[in-house]
Amino acid sequence: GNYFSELGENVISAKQERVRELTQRALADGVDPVEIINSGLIPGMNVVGARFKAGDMFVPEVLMSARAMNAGMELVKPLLVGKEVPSQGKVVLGTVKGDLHDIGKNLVSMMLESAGYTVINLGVDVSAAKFLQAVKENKPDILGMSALLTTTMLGMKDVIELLKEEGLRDQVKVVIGGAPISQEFAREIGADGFAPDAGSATELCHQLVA
Ligand code: B1M
Repeated sequence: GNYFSELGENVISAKQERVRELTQRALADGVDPVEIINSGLIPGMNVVGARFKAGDMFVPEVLMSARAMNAGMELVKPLLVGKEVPSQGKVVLGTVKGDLHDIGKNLVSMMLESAGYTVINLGVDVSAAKFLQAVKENKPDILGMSALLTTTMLGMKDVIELLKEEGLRDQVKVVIGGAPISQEFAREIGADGFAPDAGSATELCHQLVA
């Protein structure tokens, strides 16, 4: 059946319970969990993004849509993470200082976990000092940073500079992403790589730790 468009529509209209039901039914019908995310939940959230941008939706509605999306993600996540994969490496992940957007970052986290990475998710509004501390404590293979605002993306540069000052830059690969981020920006601030979406973030990490 076409669960995908119905899932998307119910993310847009923020029908949390309906998203949960549909996700359950799709899973019971053997639909691939990754497809539920990529073809159902994300396209719905993309429409929400476009409407928010156009001024047709407002913050409380966007949050409710995000919550509806999460209701589906919660059901899918254990299935992704449940796959027994040997650990590929350790990733410290967070959204930069001043930035509260975490839907995309959490998606990246889920995909990395499902691909066998151990993820230390620092959450949102993470200061450079906090990233540094987490790198010192956890000695990750990769440091992942997410930013959704043009006003916060420069925070990524601060973290990289701080790693340099502390002599730790060579010990960790830095991967960045988020809607305003580009390959060009990654090069400019001295990150090791940029990924446009959660799937390519996983591929990039594979390349960098190989
Ligand atoms: Co905000 N917001 N928001 N928002 N919001 C944007 C980002 C915006 C583009 C909307 C717009 O106006 N057009 C705009 C930024 C403009 C700019 O900077 N140029 C904006 C604004 C202005 C704001 C506020 C300032 C609004 C206000 O209060 N006036 C405010 C700021 C709050 C703050 O952070 N301090 C704000 C608040 C919010 C909500 C709280 C309502 C909510 C966030 C809820 C939450 O995250 N828990 C929200 C949302 C939902 C959005 C939009 C609509 C959707 C973002 C999203 O979740 N997308 C967004 C519009 C848009 O992006 N089109 C918008 C879905 C998600 C799956 O995609 O996050 O891009 P994304 O992640 C992708 C990739 O980017 C990539 O993989 C993910 C999956 O494929 N990726 C990585 C992400 N991180 C990665 C890291 C990696 C690799 C890949 O490596 C480590």
